[in-house]
Amino acid sequence: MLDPEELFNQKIEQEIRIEPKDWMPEDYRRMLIRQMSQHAHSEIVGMLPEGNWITRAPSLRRKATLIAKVQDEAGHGLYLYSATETLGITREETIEQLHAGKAKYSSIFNYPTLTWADIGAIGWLVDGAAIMNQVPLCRASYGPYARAMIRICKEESFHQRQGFEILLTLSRGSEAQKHMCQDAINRWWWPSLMMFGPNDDASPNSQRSMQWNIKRFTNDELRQKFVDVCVDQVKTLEMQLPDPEIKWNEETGHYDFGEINWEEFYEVLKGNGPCNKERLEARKQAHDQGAWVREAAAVHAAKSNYSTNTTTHGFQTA
Ligand code: BYC
Repeated sequence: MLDPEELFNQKIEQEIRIEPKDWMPEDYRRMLIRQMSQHAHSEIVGMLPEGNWITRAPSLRRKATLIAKVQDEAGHGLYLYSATETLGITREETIEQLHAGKAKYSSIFNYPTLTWADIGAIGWLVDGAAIMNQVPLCRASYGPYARAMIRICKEESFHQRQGFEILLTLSRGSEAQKHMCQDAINRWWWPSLMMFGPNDDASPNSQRSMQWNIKRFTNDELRQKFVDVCVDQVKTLEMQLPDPEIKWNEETGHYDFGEINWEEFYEVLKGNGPCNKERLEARKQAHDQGAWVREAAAVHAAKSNYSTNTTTHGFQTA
């Protein structure tokens, strides 16, 4: 008979999913809580930059689509908080870690949305980068995370297309609209590349995560795939990526690209990005102002349980 650790390793090797009640090494559990809760926080904080444009969307169609997209992000956060809870940490604890500044969320959401074109650039580049990173997570070894990712990825692909379509419309518009489109691409390009995390030689979690089949590709591998895809897509927009070093490399079969400003990345992670303070404040305020909703929902749930139990009891004894 195999001991629990051998059984766990065998499941990882044979691509059998690890489920909440299975034995798992403490470090595996911690690795998942870290990544999944940060992922959940990113979805929720990520609603803020786009939510900022709901009242200013240029038409009713754009407004309805943007509301639906932002609502989807809330749903993604909820699946991910629930999936994280299966690892033995409460939602309150994970949210408290975010509000105390102890848990990270994606660096990308600390940049401002200055014009309507930014909503297009977020859809195309930010959701595009998210899909590149999240499709392999549909095969993550932890069952609840992998299953949450399947639905999330389907929705993200709609998000990516709505963003691209916003930019395509602007790119076929007036000179001012074309300029707005290029300016948004210029500002979101580099922060989007940072979403994939530090270079592989500076990524402390990658090796372990890949041994456990949580991550399936390294940060640099996914970043490279993203650059290759975007170089083609930007041609349809008749716009430029703001990197003069992008060049096809016959030997590697990929596009070379310039050096990311890692100093900026680590400053944003430390809380010194353009919008870090504003984002965290907005989340804390929303949480405080929503306390009455949580209390009311809890009372309602307790009452419903009470009436279901009494009805069931009455039925059984009748
Ligand atoms: N921002 O060892 P590494 C969305 C941290 S939301 C901030 O490579 P790992 C959307 C990293 O956490 C989609 N922190 O880590 C929503 C680690 O710190 P700790 C968000 C970053 O985990 C609304 C340290 O740097 N997607 O699509 O192996 C609207 C060293 O990094 C970042 C996910 O969350 C960053 N960019 O790899 C629109 C995907 N990069 O924890 C759109 C799930 C790195 O050791 N997460 N760090 O203190 C992942 O795939 C991985 O966690 C990462 C990092 C690739 C991000």
